[in-house]
Amino acid sequence: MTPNMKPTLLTALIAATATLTGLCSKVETASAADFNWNNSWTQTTVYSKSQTGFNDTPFQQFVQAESVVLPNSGQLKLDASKLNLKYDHDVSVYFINEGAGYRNQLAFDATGTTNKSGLLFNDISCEGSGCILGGGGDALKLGDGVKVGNITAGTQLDFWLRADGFNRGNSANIFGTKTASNADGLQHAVAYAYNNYILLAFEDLYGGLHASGVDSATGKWNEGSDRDFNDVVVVLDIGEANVKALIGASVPEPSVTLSMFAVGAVSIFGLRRRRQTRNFN
Ligand SMILES: [Ca+2]
Ligand SMILES: [Ca+2]
Repeated sequence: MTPNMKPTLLTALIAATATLTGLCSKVETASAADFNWNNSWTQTTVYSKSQTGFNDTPFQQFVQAESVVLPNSGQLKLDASKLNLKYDHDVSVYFINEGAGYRNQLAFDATGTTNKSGLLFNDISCEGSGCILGGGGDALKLGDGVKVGNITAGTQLDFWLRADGFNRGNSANIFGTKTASNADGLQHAVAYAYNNYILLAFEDLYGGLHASGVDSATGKWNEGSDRDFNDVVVVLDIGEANVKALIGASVPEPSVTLSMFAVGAVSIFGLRRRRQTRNFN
């Protein structure tokens, strides 16, 4: 890619994001602080790739290198807080990868014509080949999936990360897709559209890049965050029609999708060339 192509791609991406925002009128009022994590939730059946037929490989290229800050995280994304479904779909969520020492947990909630919430993954610790980081509970292999079930048109989906929730329980930080609702006031999720799926990636550490000590505004501890947004990476199957509706029917879909792909891929591959060697989450 030549340098003068980048503004064009960014412009296309920003236009797509604006279209997405315009399409989504529902106002979501839940916040990370008031999201009720139900400790009686248990892990539902985790299906292997051989059972679901899902192929995680095309998505691995979007997983940020470990401990490398994801630049422009607020810019290169769909708005993950506005995942409104326009069509019914039998929704699934697939584990792509994780680069975290924490044993994170992920939950969803659905509000609208379908109202329900639940645990997706109780222990997001990667096992087997392809994991960014090893160790932990060895609970998930790349491409493992869980079923959310049928979500009807007119429902907003949202997702919540409980950081190291497997170990910390109620004392863990919960981060959502809405930046203003997170205790540290920072973005903790990015989303991309690719191949008619949504890739959703989280940062699990509290506070700004490399911030340490107590956050005087909240009394919570800054955790020396690397802002790499690879601590939980999942793919959402909300259906091709819904993904296209989110991208925006007025924008030529292939070019927009390719633009997102191109920008994301350039950022990631560019960074991998100057990958750092620090090795923590
Ligand atoms: Ca991180
Ligand atoms: Ca990480």
